[in-house]
Amino acid sequence: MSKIKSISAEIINDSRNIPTLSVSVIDDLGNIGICMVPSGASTGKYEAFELRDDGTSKGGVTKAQEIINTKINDALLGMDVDNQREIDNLLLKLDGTSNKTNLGGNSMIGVSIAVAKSASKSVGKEFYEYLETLAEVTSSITCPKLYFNLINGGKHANTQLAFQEYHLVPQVESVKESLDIAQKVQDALGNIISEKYGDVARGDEGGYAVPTENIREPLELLSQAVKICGVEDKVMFALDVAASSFYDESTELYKIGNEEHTKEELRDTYISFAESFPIISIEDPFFEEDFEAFRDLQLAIPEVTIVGDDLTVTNVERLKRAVSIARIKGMIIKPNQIGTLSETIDTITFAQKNNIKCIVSHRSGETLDDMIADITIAFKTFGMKSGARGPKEREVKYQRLSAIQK
Ligand code: 2PG
Ligand code: MG
Repeated sequence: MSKIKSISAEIINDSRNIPTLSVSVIDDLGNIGICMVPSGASTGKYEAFELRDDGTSKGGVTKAQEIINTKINDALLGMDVDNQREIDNLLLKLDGTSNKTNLGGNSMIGVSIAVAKSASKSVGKEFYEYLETLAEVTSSITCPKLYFNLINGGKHANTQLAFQEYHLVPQVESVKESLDIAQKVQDALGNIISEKYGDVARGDEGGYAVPTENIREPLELLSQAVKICGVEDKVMFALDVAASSFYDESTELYKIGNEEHTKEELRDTYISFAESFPIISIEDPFFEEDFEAFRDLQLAIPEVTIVGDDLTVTNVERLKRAVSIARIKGMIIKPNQIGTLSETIDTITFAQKNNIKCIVSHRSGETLDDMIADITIAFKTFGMKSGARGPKEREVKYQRLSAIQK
């Protein structure tokens, strides 16, 4: 087996023009694996620590680059490139903290995924084929559901809309058809919105930044677009509320526009949305510490999948609590929330054994890396979300998925 010859990082800009890492791992046969690391804006409190020079979310990553080029490179040199578990364990040991504060989760995930990509090349496999060899896959999903984020709010847009994401989720068994439907509905939606509001900006994930504070209106606009396209029987909707971003811990209220709401009122809002619209799932409907509120909503609308993201942060320990207390039926998988590939795989495996639907997700600050498509296919996950159609950082993931769907 080929051995690691060098590990190095370059600094690139992500889709928000914020610096991030591009990590290269080269083995002794010359195979190169590259991972470009994404970054979130609405990050969960329990995510792996992202190492930035000045400690702010927009800061440089030269310290992280230096750690990769020296400390990590020196420690991993000469290791078998296909020994993913051992390499990830060594990274965890080298870091020595519970949330990756020393090396930084951004450095670690960059190295961990780049190692796996170079290993896939050294054995002559596509990345998803190599990933399949790293875990026992129990799911039987043949075509992932694609989550197209057509209306952006919350921390991803410069508007007063509190909810972060309004998704169109085609219910078809082909990635290509799903992409076509999304493009059609997105175009129709664009026309409806510009008739009402004139030109509107796009949010971080390519969806329309509709200048409204009315959280129901985006669902109505989506319904109109779907009707115009005549695809009512082929699509559903989904929300990523990212509720922690408008929750006030001191008053225990949620601020939506100029109003403040209790969690009971918010729950009733979701129940009424589920009665009026074809909603498949609701992500992070409540504050990330309120496992009981997630549970009460899941019990109230069992037909809708309640999804954890900030709640679960791709962390198997948080997931165990989400299974036993919150009793949610779905979760988001983001490798950079946890910091190594092996831990990501452990979380997916645990989730799938417990009938939790996994949706592999991009971040709002993205790169041209398309690894999430390979992870989606390899582990036959329930879904993948990668924003709206169009922006190249979002589109590469959909195109990769389309190319490798079996
Ligand atoms: C989310 C993500 C991606 P961010 O909340 O699910 O859509 O956003 O990367 O900003 O955390
Ligand atoms: Mg989310």
